[in-house]
Amino acid sequence: VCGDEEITDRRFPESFKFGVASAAYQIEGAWDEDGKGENMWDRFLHDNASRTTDGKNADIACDSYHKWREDVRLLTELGVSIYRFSISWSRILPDGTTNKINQAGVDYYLNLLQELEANNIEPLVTLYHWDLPQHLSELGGWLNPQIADYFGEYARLAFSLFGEHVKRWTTVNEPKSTCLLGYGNTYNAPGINLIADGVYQCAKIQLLAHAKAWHIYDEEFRPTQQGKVSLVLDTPWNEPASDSELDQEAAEREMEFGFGWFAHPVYLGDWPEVMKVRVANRSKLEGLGFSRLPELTEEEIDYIKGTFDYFGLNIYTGLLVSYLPDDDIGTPNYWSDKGNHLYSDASWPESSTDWLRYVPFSIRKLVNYINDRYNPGEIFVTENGWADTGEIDDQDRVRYYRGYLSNLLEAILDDGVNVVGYTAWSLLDNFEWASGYSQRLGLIYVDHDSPERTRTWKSSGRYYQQVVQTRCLVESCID
Ligand code: PNW
Repeated sequence: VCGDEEITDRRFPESFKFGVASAAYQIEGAWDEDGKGENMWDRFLHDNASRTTDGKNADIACDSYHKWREDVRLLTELGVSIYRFSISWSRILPDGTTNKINQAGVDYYLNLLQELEANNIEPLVTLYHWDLPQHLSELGGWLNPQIADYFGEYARLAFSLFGEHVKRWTTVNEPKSTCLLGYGNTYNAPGINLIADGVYQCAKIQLLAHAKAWHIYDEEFRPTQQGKVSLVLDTPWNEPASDSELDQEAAEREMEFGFGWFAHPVYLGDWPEVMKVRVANRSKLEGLGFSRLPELTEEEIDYIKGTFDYFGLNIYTGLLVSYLPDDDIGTPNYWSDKGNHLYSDASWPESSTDWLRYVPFSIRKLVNYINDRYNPGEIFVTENGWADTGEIDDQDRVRYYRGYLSNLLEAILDDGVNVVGYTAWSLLDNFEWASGYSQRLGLIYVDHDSPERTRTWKSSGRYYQQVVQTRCLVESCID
């Protein structure tokens, strides 16, 4: 596999932070305990169990609401210096509004933060990892502009309650996934199928929500708390399928539609030009008097632009992109708006899930691309990981981490990209959204059939432990 050359014994800089990542809905369980309110994922799966491939939900998940001490012990044993987790909005605000604060939920996160602090593990806290309070979902969720205001109130509360302990925040995790999977098809909650227009509205509202939280932090908390706030974006690396100008352009357009969609407004200002032009043209051909891509006013552009303190990146894989001839209008939707053909090279090793293959050079190319294009100052890799069906001796995952981290190391040492940290996805085998527990991404195995949700170390967990300890990817570094 290209990019999988000899792995050397060079080391990550001392200042580089190694960690692992998780998300509230995927690990906590206790979906209605101690005053937690219902969120849109609770409702989505209670309404219809067949929405996950194994018919299971996250009512219990990894039971981390009760087992957080054990989780922190695992972090300590791994030796990591940073832990990325998310706050469940409806655990601290049961209906999503500041109308009522659930003290038991607040205490849960305060206990976790204290336990981390006692073990010298820095928190990286995500405010929103896909679990919108059900009440706000019923108000229209990410299609209602006022949700950005509610998010601002929630963010202010979280900064004031927890900010003393938190120096790195993420506002929204992967807004693209939320908009495409939850509002553009029915895989994810809330399962609203508006791929032509809802997805673009959702994107604008999440960007405004992110910007609101960033401004609140900047004005009210930064002077005393001195932390960093950004959002987390994801994309595969999009590699042109050939040298042809059309394929090169297609790959660039893919980056703009799939990544620039969110990165451009935050890091440079406004939507990418190619999105504005294409969606406007196509809307016109459809007979609409305006573009399906909602305009950002001058005021909104200014409000969103510059709302970052680092670049949070989730990167799992790569794709090949080739040019697809325009078919006039075709079906009006996000996919035909960008008009590309996406596929994988047959030689790239497959994981157990269809969207994820082993493409190690993708991380090096992507962090270089981000550095050149958006100049964010620093990049933090907030997710990176491999799916299988739960092997304990998971050598494919070991290969994945070795290969990706080796390429990341080259980006840092050879290309001079300022990547400051990395949180592997994931600490535990957790609830993998529409795949239930059928897809496993953990460094630690979880027996989801046992009432104790027993945790067992995998080979990849031991490998990562060694990497964290030696800052090096090969065994010869162990002294
Ligand atoms: C992430 N892609 O989503 C989510 O943030 C996690 O909650 C999730 O468990 C993890 O991936 C594993 O699926 C992504 O196609 C899903 O490039 C798909 C892609 C990227 C991120």
